[in-house]
Amino acid sequence: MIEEAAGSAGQPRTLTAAAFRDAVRAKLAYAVGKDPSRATAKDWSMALSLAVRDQVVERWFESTKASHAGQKKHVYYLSMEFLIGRLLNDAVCNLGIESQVRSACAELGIDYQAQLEQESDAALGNGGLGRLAACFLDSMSTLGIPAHGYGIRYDHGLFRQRFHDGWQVEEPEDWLVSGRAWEFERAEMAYLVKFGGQISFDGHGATYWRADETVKAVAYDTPIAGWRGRHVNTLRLWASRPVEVLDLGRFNHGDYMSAAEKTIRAETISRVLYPDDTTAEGKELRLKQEYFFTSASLQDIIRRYLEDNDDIRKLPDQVAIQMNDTHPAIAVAELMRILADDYRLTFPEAFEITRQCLSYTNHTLMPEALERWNTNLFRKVLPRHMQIIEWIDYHHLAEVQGRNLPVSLDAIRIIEWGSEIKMGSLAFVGSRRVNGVSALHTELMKQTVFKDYHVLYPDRIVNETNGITPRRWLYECNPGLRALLLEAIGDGWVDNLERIEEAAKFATDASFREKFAAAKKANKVRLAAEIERRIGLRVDPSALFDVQIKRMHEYKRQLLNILETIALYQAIRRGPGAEWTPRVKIFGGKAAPGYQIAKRIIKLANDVARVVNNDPIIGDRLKVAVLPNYNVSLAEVIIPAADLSEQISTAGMEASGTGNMKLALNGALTIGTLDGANVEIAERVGPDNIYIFGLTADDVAGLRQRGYNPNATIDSDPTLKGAIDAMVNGTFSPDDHGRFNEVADRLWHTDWFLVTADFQSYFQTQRTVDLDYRDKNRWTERSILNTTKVGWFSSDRTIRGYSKDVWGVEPIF
Ligand code: CBF
Repeated sequence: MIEEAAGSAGQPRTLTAAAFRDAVRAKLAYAVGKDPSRATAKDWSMALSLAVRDQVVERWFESTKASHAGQKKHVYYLSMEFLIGRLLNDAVCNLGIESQVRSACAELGIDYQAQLEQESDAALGNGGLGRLAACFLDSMSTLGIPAHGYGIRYDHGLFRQRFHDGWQVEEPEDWLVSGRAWEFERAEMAYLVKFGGQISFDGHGATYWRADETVKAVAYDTPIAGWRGRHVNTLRLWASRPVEVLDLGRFNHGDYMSAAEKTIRAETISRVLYPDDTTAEGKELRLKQEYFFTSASLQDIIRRYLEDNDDIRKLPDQVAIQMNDTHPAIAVAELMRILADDYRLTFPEAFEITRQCLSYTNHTLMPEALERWNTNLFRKVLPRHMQIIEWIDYHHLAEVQGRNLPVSLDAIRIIEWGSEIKMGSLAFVGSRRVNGVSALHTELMKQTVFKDYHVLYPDRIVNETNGITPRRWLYECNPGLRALLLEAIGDGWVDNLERIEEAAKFATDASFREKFAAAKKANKVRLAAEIERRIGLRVDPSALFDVQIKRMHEYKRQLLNILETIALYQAIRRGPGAEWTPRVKIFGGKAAPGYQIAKRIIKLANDVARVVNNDPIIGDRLKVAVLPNYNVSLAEVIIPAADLSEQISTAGMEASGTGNMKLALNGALTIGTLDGANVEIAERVGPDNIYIFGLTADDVAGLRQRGYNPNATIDSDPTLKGAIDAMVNGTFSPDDHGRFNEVADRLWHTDWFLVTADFQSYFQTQRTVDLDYRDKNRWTERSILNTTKVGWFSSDRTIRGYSKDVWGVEPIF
């Protein structure tokens, strides 16, 4: 047990560096089983993490007891993705033990920073949706909202991206390979999850589901400590295991492969995040994954509830369940199934309880991301749920018919033409609240995808603009800026990010500005070293660092940025003697493995980078860094170093964005369209401190409705035409002139994402950025105003909003 003095309520107990040093040594010997002289960097990192974990565990027990004793309503956050990244530094900072840990490391002769880098980056998510879930875990713990996050413990998270000759290559990610310090396996906490088979009724109200496949969901718990370690919630991830470990009979007959068949089948469910679902097998696996974690979570929620309560009808008083996107939308049918089949409530009773417990967050309006399931597949995998969804559909339509409202019945059906289940509709109908993730997105939800539902249930849709945790996204990743803020305004901003505005008054203070600029410069030097280490490219840290980091997707319009890069390259070549503002364009992002055009755009970025970076005429005026394997850890290095944040999606298509918030908080100025949360960022930082360009969401809708002709736009704009021509004339692909024909053809013929329509406005705005960046003092002043004006985008504020408007929960302290 480590020597520590009890702190006052809400304060971390004090831990001495010497005691901590001894604890690390003890972990190395007794948990890792290594002598210091033989220990590898991984061993030390494991010992360090285990010693820090001990500091979390007692607080965790206390929090769990307090949640049970307080009998407060509990939040259950169901998400296919939790993009948690590395946890060691997060825990150390949140517990307030950084100086002791650093001193202990120094005494042990190990480098703390190097230890941090030994931890694998838990990539259990794809992008914004999964990172949002991780920020929410931090905020719920920080605010003392009793909560569990529920998801899948994938053996392999999001693939590792490598570039081979500039093409994306996907390799399996292996975060579990060298052990995991943060999780506890709960072998006893296991639930059976069934698939397929037949349903029968006994004629006296009982229903039996005879499944033809059953697996076991086993819990793995990770404690998530909030700021100052005041409260610790649990992230519970489910691993899929066979019910019988081995078919010994077959094994003893020498049939080794088929003896292990059931194990392989069961374990496949939690093997990979987002398996390719273009095949029938892939689709079935995806449906099974969604049901697997939803069912296990709901069984667990009910077990927890019944530990302290006995009336299942009062479930909504104690339980708020959030469906993060449509992936867990099967929860509507599963909760009804449990209530009706296991607890013998009638369907109407079960439906009422279900819709008081569940809520749904919509994260996109793009039809391809609103899941639909073929009814034949669904009936095969989940026959009982199919019956329940048919009942919900019928019941809900009947309810509407009686109300004589101006909606089309076809539009509000959950099962479309008898052949597809619309999971967004199921989630909507089965929820107490449905929320969008930015003001614009929520408005568009009401006007488009959920228009008819909004007429039926006008109070159901609410807005909860996304947020980010200031702990990871400033305090931890930007130590220079953190120190400056602590010196200037104390640490109140870490608890309440809106207080960061207290530093706005220093924007015109020369000494503060100088220190702010120095912190930025140090971050840029760190990133420059990282770029060189990763791709061998040397960049000048005093150039403008222009950053676009996000999933590769056509609507995010990396292509617009690349075309502007080409146009700038051509302009510099034409007049190298002119006064250019040196710029480094930094790209990071993965394309979904089956998304061919996005993968080609990655290749284009790499081809352009190769030519630009090796052109002696260009020199340091322009460099292009395309960084492979963008993930949370890399983001933590890029974001603090950015000068310019590219948020250039086609207006109306980015639900919110959260990278935009992280970059602004770290002092980058945004160049962006009026899309997603950019709109709210612009309102807060003011028009002088952001670069807004291009079509609005209304313009986009109007243009698409009238029919857009990219031909005319391209023909009338020589800069744009020059850039597109260079793409297809082999300037960047001398080995294969036709490589980007398809990309260019799309621009000429349809240009659904309106890259060409926004090009000129974007190009001109970038030239204004060039001019503005030369006035370093003024730029820093605006950078400070970005940092200090975006405190509202803390995920603490978002969680307060959910707690009040969506869940009806209160903090336990
Ligand atoms: O709400 C979180 C994020 O979710 C997405 O990443 C998503 O997966 N649908 C959206 O694309 C983002 O706009 C949003 O910020």
